[in-house]
Amino acid sequence: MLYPRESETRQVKDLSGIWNFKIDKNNEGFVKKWFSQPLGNTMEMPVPASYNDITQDKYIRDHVGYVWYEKVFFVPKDWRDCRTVLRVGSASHHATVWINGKEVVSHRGGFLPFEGDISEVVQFGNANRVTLAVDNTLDNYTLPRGEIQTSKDEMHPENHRVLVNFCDFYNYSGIHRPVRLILTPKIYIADVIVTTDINETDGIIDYKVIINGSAASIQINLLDKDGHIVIHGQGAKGRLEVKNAKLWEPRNAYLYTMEMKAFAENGSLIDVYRLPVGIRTIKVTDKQFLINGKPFYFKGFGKHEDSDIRGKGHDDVINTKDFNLMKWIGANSFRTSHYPYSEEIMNMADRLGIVVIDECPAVGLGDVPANPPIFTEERINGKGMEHHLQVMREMIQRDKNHPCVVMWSLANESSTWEKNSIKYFKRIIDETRKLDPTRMVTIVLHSMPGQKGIQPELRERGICKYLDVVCVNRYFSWYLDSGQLDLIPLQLEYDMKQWYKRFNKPVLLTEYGADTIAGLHQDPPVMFTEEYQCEMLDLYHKTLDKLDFAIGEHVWNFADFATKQRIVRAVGNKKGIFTRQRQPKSAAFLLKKRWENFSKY
Ligand code: BDP
Repeated sequence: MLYPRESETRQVKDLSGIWNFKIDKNNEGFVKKWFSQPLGNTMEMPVPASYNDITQDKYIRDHVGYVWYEKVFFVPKDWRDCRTVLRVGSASHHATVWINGKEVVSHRGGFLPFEGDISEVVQFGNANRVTLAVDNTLDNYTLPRGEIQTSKDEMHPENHRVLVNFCDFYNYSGIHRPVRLILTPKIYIADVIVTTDINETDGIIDYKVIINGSAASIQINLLDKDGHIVIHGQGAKGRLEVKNAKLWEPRNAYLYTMEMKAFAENGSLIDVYRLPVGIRTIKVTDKQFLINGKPFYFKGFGKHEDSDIRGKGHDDVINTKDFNLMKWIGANSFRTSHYPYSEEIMNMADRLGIVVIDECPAVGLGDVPANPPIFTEERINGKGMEHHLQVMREMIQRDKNHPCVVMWSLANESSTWEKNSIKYFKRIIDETRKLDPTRMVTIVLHSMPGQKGIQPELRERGICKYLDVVCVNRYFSWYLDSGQLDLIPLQLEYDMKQWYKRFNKPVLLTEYGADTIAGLHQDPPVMFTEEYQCEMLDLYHKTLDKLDFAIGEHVWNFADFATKQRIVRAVGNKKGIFTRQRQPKSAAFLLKKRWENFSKY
């Protein structure tokens, strides 16, 4: 599924704006066929946005179940002989779409796009109605995993449903990314797969164009930034050799444009699609992560798609600000914790040379060892694994051509100590490598809850041998030995060395941080103050600098973000280096100083 781009043969119409919206309180929309006529009794809701924080109604904010969206739109008459597609950037978490009462597509999974061909059901030159039913219910077989608790005692009324066992971010819901109408020719370029390599000073681009229908010929032009043709290619499959190629480098991105044209027998143009292409290579050694043959040190963050009012709704304003802040602070990378981010974010990372670890929404698959295992047939293996594989397929299908993506993260903090989890993850890893042999693969690990956390968990060894990079989240002096900053050097150094010694692979610190309330000060530092966050980071960094197998530091988190209400969260998670409004805490200046003057690439 290609990202929608306009061309001589394609048009894109954005349906963003105000939609009609209705909560399905009694779960009756499907039974009463709400899609068959205009919804009625609706309120206004912006798209894209999470619906949770838009109103003053607590019920809407915390609703678990279906909501319905609707909009009237027109399709121009001259689109009649073409293919018209309705494409949803994402809807959290499961959605069904009807056009004029006819179902056109349904999709499971809240962070990836889906589309339906609506050419047969749409009325050209007339009003059409699109209806979406969106469900935010999570269970053992969804990603993220969650469980809905319904209470049976008299102190909790019937229908009192609460999402439990969910991860540490708010379950924002709704249509989160743009809904677009796309016009393509009936015979069209359906996909393209591009991989790149470097041979001394030359760049190599191997490509495969997939056409839906038949075209007599396919012509390829590779254009430089000024629009000049660098090299020309022929056919659906081939290799472009670029003399003295300009490389896609971290924080110094160069993007070529690969122009694909499909022609008919009589020489007329059928379809044109243009893809930005960055030439770069990725490799790992036992101690290094190499981009274009040079050791790369990850400086940056675990992030979230999260901001005031719009929740997880796509917003160019917030995204542009975030990239500007990353540039300002000297970061070169981030992880899409804990789900694939919008395509617009990935495009921006490509343009700005920000390296991305692309994470799938497999989060919430972790529990304390004392609780019943998660990876059993009834809970996750089987049906859950099938969904995980499907999400990986869709994610790789969507992101495979982004030069910014260097590594797939298949999960965050799963119970990888459970014996059955090894079989489970081995299957996901194998499928990922089969689908994309060019990128690195990892799973983000954590301390086994309830343990001291300074010993690599023995049973996690099983999984590490299948990964390219060992990624660990560590909270010394926060969750472990709270308040005891002086233990960081000892514990972190010991821990990191153990991982390296056991697995002989580069180690990346994917999370470390401290909740910090902006404006709270105390010296000597105590937890939750700005001084504590600074001192903690500084001690982590001094330790990392001694370790030649450490390939990077991703602070948790880029900005403060919303979570569910818990006694350990004061209006959300406050581990941000920036506030939720994107203002710097003191630690931002410490990081800026470190990262701007960093000797590593
Ligand atoms: C880590 C999780 C992350 C949390 C973080 C925290 O990966 O999602 O937000 O802890 O507790 O374990 O701040």
